[in-house]
Amino acid sequence: MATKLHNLSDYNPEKVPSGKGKKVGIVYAEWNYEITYALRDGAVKTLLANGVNEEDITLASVPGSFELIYGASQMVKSDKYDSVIAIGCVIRGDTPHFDYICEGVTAGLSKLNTKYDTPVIFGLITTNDFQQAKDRSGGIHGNKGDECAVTALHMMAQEW
Ligand code: RBF
Repeated sequence: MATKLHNLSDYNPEKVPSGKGKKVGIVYAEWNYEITYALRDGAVKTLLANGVNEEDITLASVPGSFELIYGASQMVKSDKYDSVIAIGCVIRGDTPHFDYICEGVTAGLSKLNTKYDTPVIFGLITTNDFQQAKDRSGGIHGNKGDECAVTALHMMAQEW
C-alpha cells in the first residue's frame, strides 16, 4: 500500500492568533543538535512571523532531552513567560534507553502542565531513525518546531 506523504505542519495561517506582547521561553536539547537546532529555528521563525518580538523570546539549551524537564520547570517557575516550548529529539537505538527517556520527558513535561499556570508545549520528536527526524524538522513532513510555535500562540491567546 502506498503511503500518502503530506506536510504535517499544514495549518490555516489566518487562524493563528497574534503573539504581540507575549513572552516565550524555548528550551532545547543539544543531543541530535542537527535536528533540534532546526526545530528551534522553525519555532523562532514562526513566533516572529506572528507578532512575537525578538526580545520577548528567550532561548536556553540543555545537554539532552531528559534535561528538558528541569529546563522547562525552571522557566515555568520563573513566571517570566506566557508559554514555554520544550524541544528535543530522541532516536531509537539498540537499547531500551529510548523508551525510558521518552516516557520520562513526557511524564515530566505533562506534570508541569497540571501543576503550573504556564503552558508547556511538547516539542519532543521520537523517531526510529535519523531520516524520520530530518523529515520532521524541515523536511517532507514539515517542521515540528513550527507547529510548536503555532500551538504556543493558540495557548497564550486563550482566555482560560
Ligand atoms: N538525549 C536525547 O536528547 N536524544 C537521544 O536520542 C538520547 N539518547 C541517549 C542514549 C543513551 C544510551 C544515553 C545514556 C543518553 C541519551 N540521551 C539522549 C541523553 C539524555 O537525554 C540525558 O541527557 C542523559 O541521560 C543525562 O541525563
